[in-house]
Amino acid sequence: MKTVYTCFCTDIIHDGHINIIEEAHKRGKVIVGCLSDEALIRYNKFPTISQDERIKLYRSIDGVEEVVIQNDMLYDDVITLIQPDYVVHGDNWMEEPEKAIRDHVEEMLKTYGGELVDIPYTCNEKVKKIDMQLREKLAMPEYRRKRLRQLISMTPIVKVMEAHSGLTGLIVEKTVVEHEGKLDQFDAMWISSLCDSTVKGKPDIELVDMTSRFKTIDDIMEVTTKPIIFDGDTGGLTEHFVYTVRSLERMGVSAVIIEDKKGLKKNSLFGTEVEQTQATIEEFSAKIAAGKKAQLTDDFMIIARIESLILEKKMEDALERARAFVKAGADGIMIHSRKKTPEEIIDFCNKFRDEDKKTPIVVVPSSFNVITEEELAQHGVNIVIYANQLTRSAFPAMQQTAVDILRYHRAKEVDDRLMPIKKIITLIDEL
Ligand code: SPV
Ligand code: MG
Repeated sequence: MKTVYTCFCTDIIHDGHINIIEEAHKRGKVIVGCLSDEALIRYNKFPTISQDERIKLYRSIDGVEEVVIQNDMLYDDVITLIQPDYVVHGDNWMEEPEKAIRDHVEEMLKTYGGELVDIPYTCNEKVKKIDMQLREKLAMPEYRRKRLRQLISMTPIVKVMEAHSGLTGLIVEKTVVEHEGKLDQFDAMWISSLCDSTVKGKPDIELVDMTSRFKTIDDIMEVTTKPIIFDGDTGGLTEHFVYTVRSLERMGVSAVIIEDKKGLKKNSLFGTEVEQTQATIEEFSAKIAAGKKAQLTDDFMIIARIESLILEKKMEDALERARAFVKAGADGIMIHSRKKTPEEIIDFCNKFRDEDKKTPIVVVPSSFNVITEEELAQHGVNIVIYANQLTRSAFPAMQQTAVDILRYHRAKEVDDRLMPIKKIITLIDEL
């Protein structure tokens, strides 16, 4: 009896999956791989049911003999273990970025005479509807909100990219890259005060009001499913912050990060070049505690951002604040720095982790950008935020286009570097 292997990464079984199992069954004994949670996340398919539930679901399909866990997106572990005669898959993986995985599987099979079978992808109205329903489920506040905490426990480091509009939200939502045979994607979105202000042509001084900032969140939420971390600046008056917490929770935002500054806030990357006042430990702890008291769900996170290193205070000041803010109820600590090198951030993370093994640490490596995600994770960092890179890449590109059209009195010279309208439209989903 021949062995046929297929890997599933779905939470719902539809006609397409049944078709694959039937095709597989014609060739021999069917073993289904259940892609592990960690691999699913990197594959841009966040699970809505647990790994155990998926295993049970796949086992219940007629014609399935056995279900195994597949930990590696590249199939290496299972192919080595099972040495199937056939690997069966829908032919939708013949295009980038999944093509690299398909090619790799084909090569592995060749080494011992196994065969790859591409089954025409089932694309009927029912299948489309089920895919859409799954996406909608992930976009609902109760699913989206808890997803950040889930990611912290499921992945070595949560990768967050700035978004400030529906379009940038779509870029963060949909960008999947294949590199050295692995797929990767961003886990969550950061609603930066700097970028949300800049895109409106306003300074980053808490001038853009909450109603407008919530509108940005809403625009992004309408077209995405990934969790959102909101840059709450100083949190404003404590009496106002408690309302902000409730609103963000209700919308399905996963976390707010507030910084321990008071008075007129300026962007941290100005450091001591501008006047900035740090709140006292007591003042800021009281704000965190009030926010935690107002919060209604267990999922939402209030993360305390410490500005001591930005304001060139001592490491001990940053650590003392971290301890106090955790005691006041903070669900995480963001430590910021504007140094070009990561030493002081690493020093903080090592010292904090020595005393506190579990409170999530968040960093924003805008200036100390040489450090990799892997290195940050080794020092106990749980969340890395790329806070402004989309805005900073779009701005010079737009400015150059404006300059060149003025210079040449026509648009021909800039056309080669513009995205064709048709390609922009492919990013935007239509019902
Ligand atoms: C933001 O993105 O608005 C931030 C991070 O607060 S930083 O600009 O680095 O201060
Ligand atoms: Mg900010």
